[in-house]
Amino acid sequence: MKWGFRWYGEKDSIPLKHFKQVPGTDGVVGTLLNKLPGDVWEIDEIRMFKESIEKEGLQLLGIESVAVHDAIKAGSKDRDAYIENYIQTIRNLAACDIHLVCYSFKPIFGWAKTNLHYENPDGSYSLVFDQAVVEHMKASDMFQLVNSQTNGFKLPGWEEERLKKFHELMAMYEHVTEDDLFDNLVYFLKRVIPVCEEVDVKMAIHPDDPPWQIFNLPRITKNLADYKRIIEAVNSPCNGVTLCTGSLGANPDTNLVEVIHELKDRIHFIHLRNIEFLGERRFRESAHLSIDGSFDMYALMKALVDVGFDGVIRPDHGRSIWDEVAMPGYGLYDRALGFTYLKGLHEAIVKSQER
Ligand SMILES: [Mn+2]
Repeated sequence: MKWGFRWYGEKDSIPLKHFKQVPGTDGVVGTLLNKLPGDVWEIDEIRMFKESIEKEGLQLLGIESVAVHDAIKAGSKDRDAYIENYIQTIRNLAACDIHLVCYSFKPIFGWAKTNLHYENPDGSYSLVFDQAVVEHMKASDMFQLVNSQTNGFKLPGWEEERLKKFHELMAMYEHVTEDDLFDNLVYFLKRVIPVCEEVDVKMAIHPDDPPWQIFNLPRITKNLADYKRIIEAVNSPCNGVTLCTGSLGANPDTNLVEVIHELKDRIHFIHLRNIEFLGERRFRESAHLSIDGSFDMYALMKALVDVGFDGVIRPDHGRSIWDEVAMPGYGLYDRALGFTYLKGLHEAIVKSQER
């Protein structure tokens, strides 16, 4: 198991050495921020990014994410050229000794929260999702809502360039059903996965956040059944998943311990996040500790140890605490507290099993 943090590159407010100062950190996951979906990532660019991390004594544990072009997701006529580019990027990553690629197959909204600065009773701030807010809103207004709360940071997936293309994108997905989207994913995986097998790259699809339909857009990574369907459609160890507990677990019907046991060695990447249910389809992202949220984080970590999880693990969104100014969800302080807590759970579970 490799432990890390998500890092947003040179523009991140957090320097790599601060991650390095959190004991037990092996490295970071990151992405080439200058790349648009569909671009080929050149070997030189990947190598430069990787070396910028290694010179600080950390490893690049994987890529989060290599974005999938909308032509592939929507199944447009020109998708094959973009798939070829994706395959070339995978080959180039492998040539740089990078073997984990997180991606998602979600139309338009990669993630959605309705309040990025929800004030907790202790004066800390959390991200909150409330379905009631979304229901009375046009999809295009969601961009406005999110972009008005970013602390001046560019949020991945919510770039203004995307908003400009928004109506075009909505039209692109207008007639795409869930079955179409699933078929388009399988079409993509049938071409990509054989190359991944050849060069030893593990693909890890990220779940929907929130894990139910919003704005009538199709969603195919909502729950365990969706994940099983994807894994079975292209049955290869390279066709795996990112288990993002705060995304998948936002549906209280999903049993995350069961998900870990069912998917086992197909889980290549873990995002550990805790949330507190505030009502029907309404939740806040809490601190990582079990006592602050609705998940039993001990049970999750124990399940990961029990199935012999051997991939990359990182704390996911934290609260904003101690007046830190950072990208919502991605400050250092609360993620470092979460990291240390999770590391402690892991040590206790492993040692108790040795005795
Ligand atoms: Mn996640």
